[in-house]
Amino acid sequence: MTESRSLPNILITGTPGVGKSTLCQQLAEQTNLKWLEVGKLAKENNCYEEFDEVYRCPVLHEDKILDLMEDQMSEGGKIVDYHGCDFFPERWFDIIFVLRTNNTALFDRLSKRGYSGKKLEDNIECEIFGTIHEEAVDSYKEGSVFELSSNSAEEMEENVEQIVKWIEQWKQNKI
Ligand code: DAT
Repeated sequence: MTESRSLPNILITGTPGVGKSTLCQQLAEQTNLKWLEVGKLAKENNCYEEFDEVYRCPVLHEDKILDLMEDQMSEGGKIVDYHGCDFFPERWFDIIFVLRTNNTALFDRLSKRGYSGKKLEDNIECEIFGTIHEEAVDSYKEGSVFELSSNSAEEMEENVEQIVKWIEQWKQNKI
């Protein structure tokens, strides 16, 4: 599958608030990869099954969103971001980055976003337990999942740099 792609596909995952969108936006600006925002795509195409009353958010219709993304993913050159990763086909991605943030910083970011009560607590807990990292390790090939620390603007910059370098290296290896 990878052989047919001239550009890699990258998954950026992690708990809400760790900086996925910020990182993807910068990557899209600095590379010729295209950012596919799963949340936005789902909203635009009504890929929802129901509304979760506890978390006050709609529940993703996974099959519908996967069908919608398939052709674009097969082309390669996509950066996908989502706060979950076990429902994407493993073959879609060449590398998976899990962003990690300490609980104080994450608490501040999510509170600013308006999260409170159970939604806030559960997301902080998810990050403390490394739930998304575990999900990624369980869902993708050994050696393809990497954790990146995303506590500060400096770390964000370093992460962008590191991924840009990885993309360049991937292209070199392809030649
Ligand atoms: P996500 O897409 O993972 O939900 P985001 O990119 O929307 O996260 O970022 C949430 C907020 O936190 C936003 O106001 C930007 C800020 N932020 C993200 N990453 C950061 C970092 N590494 N250092 C400082 N602030 C960051």
